[in-house]
Amino acid sequence: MSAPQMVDQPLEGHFETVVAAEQRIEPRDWMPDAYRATLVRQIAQHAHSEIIGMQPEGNWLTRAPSLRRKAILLAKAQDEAGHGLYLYAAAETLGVDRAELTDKLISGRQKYSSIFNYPTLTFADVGVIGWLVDGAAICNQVPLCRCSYGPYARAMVRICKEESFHQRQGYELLMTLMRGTDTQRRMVQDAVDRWWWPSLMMFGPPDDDSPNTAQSMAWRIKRHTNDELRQRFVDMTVPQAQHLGVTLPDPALSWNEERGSWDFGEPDWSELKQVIKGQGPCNTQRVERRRAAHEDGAWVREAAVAYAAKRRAEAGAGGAGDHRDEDEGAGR
Ligand code: BYC
Repeated sequence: MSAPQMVDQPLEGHFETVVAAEQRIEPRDWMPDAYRATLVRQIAQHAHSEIIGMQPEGNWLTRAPSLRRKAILLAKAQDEAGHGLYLYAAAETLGVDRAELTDKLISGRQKYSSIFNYPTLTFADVGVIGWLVDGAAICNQVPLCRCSYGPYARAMVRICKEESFHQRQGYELLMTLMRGTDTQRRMVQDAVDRWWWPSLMMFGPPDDDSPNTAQSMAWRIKRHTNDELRQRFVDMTVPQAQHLGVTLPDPALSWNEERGSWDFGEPDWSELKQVIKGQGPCNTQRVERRRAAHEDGAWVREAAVAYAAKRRAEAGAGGAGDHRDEDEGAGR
């Protein structure tokens, strides 16, 4: 257990004033230990989700139905790798190390989003992930651009721009399939039926069962509760489903005139709990694959460390400038 934090009153006052004024806390600012721990938990989980999130779609890279679809999917998966890297970098500003976070992921000590523990059975799943999963991600993540921690908020700006593009590509793919054959339309409906409820669960447990929300809202890390964002997602998505011509698999879905919002059914929260506990359909496979990729990449990390040491030694010998010119020349 760490020693209790010595609270310096002026520093704590500064932290509270900055948060209340909607300004940003930066890495060198004083912050409560629990604020730092909450950010590390959320940002690490978010980064892991981006990296593990490449797997379900990656399943279709070699089987995309055309070169165009393959190029699009490859670019999307690469964007996700980039998001993971921005987020690990944001977490590192809080004093943790990326290697340590990766170790926690592959040893099951840190979580990643439940959504990536479901299988991608057909190419329509690629479209539905773009539309629903990236759509849910946008609802959840746009408010994080106003998170009180500067490096996380700034990372989210670029991530959200790319997620919007991902969502549109998913919708465009589905529109194309819906204009195709009956079999293609059935494929889309089947994918929507399988992904709808897990997408709603991405927002986390209901507010009355969400232990972290109140404190995260008070610190302005989270800007809306899980249920608020879930409702926003449903309201955004129902008209899109109507336009697409698919049925959302929820008999309780109905327009509530008074609230000006869609009423919807209760997700199966026991399923979310099971998936978070590691007992979803693909949890073992996802973590195993991540572990294997990490182990297979050991030589790249070793080579990078050896190269950095060589450059440092060369710089120490006084030749850094010359070598940089040489490297740039070689790259041309
Ligand atoms: N899955 O008190 P709560 C993406 C955990 S990336 C797994 O409400 P909080 C994308 C939660 O961590 C998607 N675990 O927590 C990528 C907590 O456990 P711990 C990821 C979940 O943090 C590639 C416990 O349940 N997005 O979209 O206030 C391609 C109690 O929950 C889940 C982010 O990470 C879940 N669904 O709120 C395409 C966004 N839900 O940690 C798309 C940033 C809850 O106390 N994160 N848990 O042991 C957040 O906004 C918040 O962390 C959450 C949860 C809303 C997810």
